[in-house]
Amino acid sequence: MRDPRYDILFEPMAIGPLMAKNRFYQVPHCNGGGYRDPSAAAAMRGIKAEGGWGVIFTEQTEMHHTSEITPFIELRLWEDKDIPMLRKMAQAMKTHGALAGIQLAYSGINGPNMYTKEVPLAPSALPIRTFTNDPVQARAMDKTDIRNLRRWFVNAAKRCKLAEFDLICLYGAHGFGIFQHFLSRATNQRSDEYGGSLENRSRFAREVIADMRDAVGDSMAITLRVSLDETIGELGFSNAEVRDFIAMNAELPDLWDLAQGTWEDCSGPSRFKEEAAQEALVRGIRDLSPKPVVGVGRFTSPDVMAKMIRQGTLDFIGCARPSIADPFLPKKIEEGRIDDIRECIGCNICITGDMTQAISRCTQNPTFMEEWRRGWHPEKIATRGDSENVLVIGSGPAGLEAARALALRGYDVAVAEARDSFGGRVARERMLPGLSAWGRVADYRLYQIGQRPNVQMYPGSDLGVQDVLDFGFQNICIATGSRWRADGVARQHVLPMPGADALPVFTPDDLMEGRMPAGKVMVFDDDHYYMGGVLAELAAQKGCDVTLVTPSAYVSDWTINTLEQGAIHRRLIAAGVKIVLNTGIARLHADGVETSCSYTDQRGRLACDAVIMVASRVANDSLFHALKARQAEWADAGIRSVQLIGDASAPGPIAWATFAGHRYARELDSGVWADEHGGDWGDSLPFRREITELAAD
Ligand code: FMN
Repeated sequence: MRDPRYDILFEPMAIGPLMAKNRFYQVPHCNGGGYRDPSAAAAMRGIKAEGGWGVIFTEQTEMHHTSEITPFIELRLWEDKDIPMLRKMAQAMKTHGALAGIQLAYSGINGPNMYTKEVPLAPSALPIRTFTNDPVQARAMDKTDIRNLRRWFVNAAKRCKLAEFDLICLYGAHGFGIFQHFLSRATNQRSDEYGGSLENRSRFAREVIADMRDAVGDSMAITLRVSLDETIGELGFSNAEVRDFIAMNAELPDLWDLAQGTWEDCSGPSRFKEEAAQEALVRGIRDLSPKPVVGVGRFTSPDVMAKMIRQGTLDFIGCARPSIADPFLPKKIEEGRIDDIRECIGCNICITGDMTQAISRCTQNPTFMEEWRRGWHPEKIATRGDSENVLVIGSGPAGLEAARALALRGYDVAVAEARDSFGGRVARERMLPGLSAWGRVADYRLYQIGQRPNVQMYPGSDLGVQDVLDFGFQNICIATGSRWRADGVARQHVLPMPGADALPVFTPDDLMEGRMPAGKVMVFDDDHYYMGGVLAELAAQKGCDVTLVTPSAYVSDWTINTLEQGAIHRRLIAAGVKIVLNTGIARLHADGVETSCSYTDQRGRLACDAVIMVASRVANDSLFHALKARQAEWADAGIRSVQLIGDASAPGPIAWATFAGHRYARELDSGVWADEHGGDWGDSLPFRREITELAAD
């Protein structure tokens, strides 16, 4: 039963000529699959429709071949041949009464055109701005180019209609879309009627929307996504200016889609941004125009959502990441199942799918982008196969997810945890600076497990081989996690670092267990994800004099992919951490470390009292191997399968662990594993793949 406090979230609302069934608005988000995996993307959006979203958008769609953002894989609408694939997507979105939206992107100064080899067009001639600083410049559009671009928008709009979409979002936020490039004085330095005053800078948006309205406005809604604050200094499109722009063009789009200036800010991770972080930027804008407003802010709490609507800040609750973590979020609120919401943890691993041109993952929702590939549904799972019970050893993210999903399948599950509390690495990492929201990985699963009578939890159970053989479980899932190495083995050193016992070395595990160094401390980061930066911050908080040394050119290098690298660097500077880049450690000495330049043979010395070694991890797989050594006894003990999963198999990010746990649960007794006794792969591909027909014309 729905709580009446949330009724307001289920009131229908008009957007132009259309009616949205409720206020849940899935804003555009890419997924790393795009045009390469359109069936996977379509199925993912279809699941959101089933989950109750009132409006569902595609990711950004490159609407003309003169502006594309290769290597990033989004959607493409370059010619009529693209329509059938997009229609399939729109139709999936429209099941269950949702409105289907497509976001049209002309990337201007953000489109290097590496694939089409076309000269990029932008309001002014400036270098292309991409994550990789491509050595390409854009040509300033002349009047003919602007006329052409207006026509291309109309062509695209007509194709969107043929593809059966209901709404078109014009992309002018995050510094990415051409509308922002015209609006911002930083990227629009024109002296004609398209540049200069705000009115002139608005002209392009006004013309395009008028053209598109003529073409499709009778049946389609046109929304405009604008930046709330470009945050690039004086010339940027500021929050004050966006308000002036909206007041000046109050009737322009059918809906204002408001998103913070840079993508890094807008999709800021929980380490740096709270829920509803954009509230101050968005408050009051709704009063400037009669058109509805959607805003974002990693909304996972129905109370916060209802407040946003009730207090008149927003008309629609925009969600990208929360809709990925739980595509059934609206439905769960509607059914009064608030505790079942799988809250986004704000780790931004979903964004890495786009940034690495892979296919996206979600730490909380391992079925994301596997709906079509593997047929995984976020809320449904097949009933159990012909065995009956499973012993899951380890209660980290892999073990807990395996136990949760196995229990749903109907297995009798026992979870044995060596420690006194559950959660494994998540229980420890959630205590680190900025990572408390990550604890939701354990909280969600422990709550779900607690609702099921067929799971027994055993804390303080450090099992040995004989215990496992004696217990008589049919399936053994070993999810015993990993531990950080103290010997420095990672990328720079593939063998233990010389002198590793010359001075005190602390691992991340030491710090997470409360063993802190003191004095002058060196953090050596050869892991390159979040841990090095987080521990430098922690050590600084604890009063250490911290220097972070890394062989990479960036602090926490891989977090470029989670859009937090800049914020991490800024935070370390603020914390007084000294940063030494492009530098490795050749050897430890009693009074400090001998450094090595990443590019030359040059050596140096840095004095310190202790090293925090953020290198790599070792899988805790000894129980698995001990069991394997006694495989001959399995049958007599009633054991049918033994599997090693998650960090205990090969350490990785938390999302890899929840995926492994989920996969184990899905595939148990399914015959997918050729040899259930140890995880031998079968010969066939374990998922579907989009095959482009070579001869298709
Ligand atoms: N915004 C766009 O306008 N177009 C995109 O294609 C797009 N891709 C995104 C991909 C991912 C994986 C994520 C997480 C966000 C993306 N965004 C994109 C930004 C979101 O629309 C949204 O503004 C932002 O994530 C804040 O909303 P949230 O806190 O609900 O995630």
